[in-house]
Amino acid sequence: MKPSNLVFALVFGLGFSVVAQADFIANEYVVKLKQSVSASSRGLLFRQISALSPRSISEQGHLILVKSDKDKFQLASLLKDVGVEYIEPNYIYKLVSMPNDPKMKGQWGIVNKKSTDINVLPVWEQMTGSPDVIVAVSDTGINSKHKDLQQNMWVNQAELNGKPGVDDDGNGFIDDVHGYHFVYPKNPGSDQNGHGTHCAGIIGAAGDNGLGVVGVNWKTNLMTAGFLSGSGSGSLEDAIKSIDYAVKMGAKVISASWGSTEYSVALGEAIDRANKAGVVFVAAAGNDGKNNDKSSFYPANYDLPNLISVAAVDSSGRKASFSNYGLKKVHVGAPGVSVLSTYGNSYANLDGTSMATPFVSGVVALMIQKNPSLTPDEIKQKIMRTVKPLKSLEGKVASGGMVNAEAAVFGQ
Ligand SMILES: [Ca+2]
Ligand SMILES: [Ca+2]
Ligand SMILES: [Ca+2]
Repeated sequence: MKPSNLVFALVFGLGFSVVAQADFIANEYVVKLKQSVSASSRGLLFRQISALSPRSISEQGHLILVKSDKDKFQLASLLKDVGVEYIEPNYIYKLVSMPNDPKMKGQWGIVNKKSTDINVLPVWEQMTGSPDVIVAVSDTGINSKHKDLQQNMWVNQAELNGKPGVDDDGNGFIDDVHGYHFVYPKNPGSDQNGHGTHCAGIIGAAGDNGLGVVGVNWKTNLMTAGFLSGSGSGSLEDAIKSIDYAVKMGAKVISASWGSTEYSVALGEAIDRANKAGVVFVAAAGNDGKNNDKSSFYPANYDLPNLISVAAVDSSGRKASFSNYGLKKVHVGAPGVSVLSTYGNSYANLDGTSMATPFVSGVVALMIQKNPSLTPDEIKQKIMRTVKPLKSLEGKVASGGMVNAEAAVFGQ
């Protein structure tokens, strides 16, 4: 018999769940005898079932352990005359490591007593992200030297081992070791603002490295596709180049925490090219407190099957007052108030649908790790179908709730 994957959650005194996982010892069963099987008759019973090597576990609890290569139901039938109340496999309990990142207690989007976190701990019992999934951060860049990010940065090996000033892999971009920056091409692994580095940490700050924060993915492959300057603005031209670069270099998810009230056909077509290449595009709904069904905000408002528009909620599950919403145009909520992540060479708390967006991007990466054959449309629909419903998002976003990592990764 193979070990099962039954899962238990233990609640420790710290106020959050510590996760334990149970397999079981092959061919061993814990059997509860009926009260009517007295202690004095137990000797006789043990002789009757000596082939099962019985031993006592708890006299008070009427529990014995038996060994048998039969399954539970065959064993129940074998013991039916003995007086058995129930039979359980002899489960194995083990603590699955919680990440040791010291600032995790400040990350309410990951662990929150009020249960308005993204419910990623149950996912971490089985998987914690993978370098196989490339997530592009289309933003102000990523500080690729941040100690909590560097091990999760995408690496273009040809450029890493190549010559400075030379396009070693011939992809049209010089020295794109961790990705490219269309405003600072001489400094593609930098972030002159901090915003992109913050978003990157939410998706994939290194987990369980004894340092700082933990990302939705402990391990991942963060590609920088920078096009916003130090002041936080960028052109349509560079936005399109950033998206095309990410698609060309193999990103499966593009996280886009930016926008404009201007509608552009060309930008929509770039995101559609990403869709046709099987790339999910996650976009911030915007921070104007407006209804996107009635007002213009792009890229969030494009009707494309790979586009997920994200609103922000706070740690009590309220919609952030600044967050745009829209029953048609905005799809899901995620943590976006006082979000702790990597910033500069350190850490900071920031607010915005910008912060909510990479939470969803991170969950998408976990979904792809679990099931690489999901299409962008399937991922979008599954995220919306599996949300944790929130009163504050009812009638405000299409799914009526916030992203639920466990259900999105493992649910139907
Ligand atoms: Ca290159
Ligand atoms: Ca080079
Ligand atoms: Ca860390």
